[in-house]
Amino acid sequence: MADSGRAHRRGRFITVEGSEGAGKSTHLASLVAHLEAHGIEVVSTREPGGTPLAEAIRDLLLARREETLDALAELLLMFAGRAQHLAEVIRPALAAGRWVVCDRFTDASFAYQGAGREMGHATVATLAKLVHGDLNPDLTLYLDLPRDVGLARTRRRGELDRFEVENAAFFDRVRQGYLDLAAAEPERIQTLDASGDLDTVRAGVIAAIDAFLARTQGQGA
Ligand code: Z5A
Repeated sequence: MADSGRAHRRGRFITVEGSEGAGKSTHLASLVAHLEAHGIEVVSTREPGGTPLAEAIRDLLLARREETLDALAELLLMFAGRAQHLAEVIRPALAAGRWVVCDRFTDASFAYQGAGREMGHATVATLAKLVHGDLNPDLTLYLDLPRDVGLARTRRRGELDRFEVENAAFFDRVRQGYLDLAAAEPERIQTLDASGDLDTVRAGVIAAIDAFLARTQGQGA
């Protein structure tokens, strides 16, 4: 933040969501650069992961192994990493007035574990309330695209992780899970069509962030 008065205000918490190959990582970098060009100090991070311990949990979650990872164990590992990430990175940064831009957060647990693994919204909501009931993203950009387009993009990249080898029905449930979240919270979750070329999607991301900046500046941020 540019001056000491602003540094004491809580920063904004922005998350980027989407299914495989939606371009989250690609566009997150442009988003961070755009905010920094506006003089905003940004912490860029990701889930699962974001701290050394949470990155170790990420490795456990993504590795393909013979033993099947139980769906509840998967969900609890997501929230264990999240609790650590919140304590070590997200809360301190926001308290210091920095903005946090995070590649995935709890909406991914609703979409992948709640809908994809069919654990249900209520189970995920219980953990969300326990782990960060007082803190939710101010803005979420959901990059939406048809399942096969995203999978084709990730498959071009090479070796697939434990999620990327799931079946079509799983990815359809995940996408529907995201669409349901966006319908329930249209103010917070902005849905962007991610099926276009990189420049078109990037323009949509920047337009959404500019609209958010205009709103927050109106609130004195
Ligand atoms: N997960 C979960 O289950 N529950 C949770 O609570 C959380 C996560 C937090 C790892 O997440 C897994 O964790 C994830 C959900 C689960 N499942 N999987 N798989 P992740 O975010 O690290 O992993 P990911 O979704 O696999 O990320 P990704 O495949 O890297 O997708 P991306 O970041 O959205 O895409 P990208 O890396 O920017 O782009 C992928 C490729 O597509 C790359 O070669 C790009 O150049 C290309 N691309 C991107 N956009 C375009 C366009 N518009 N045109 C052409 N090519 C493009």
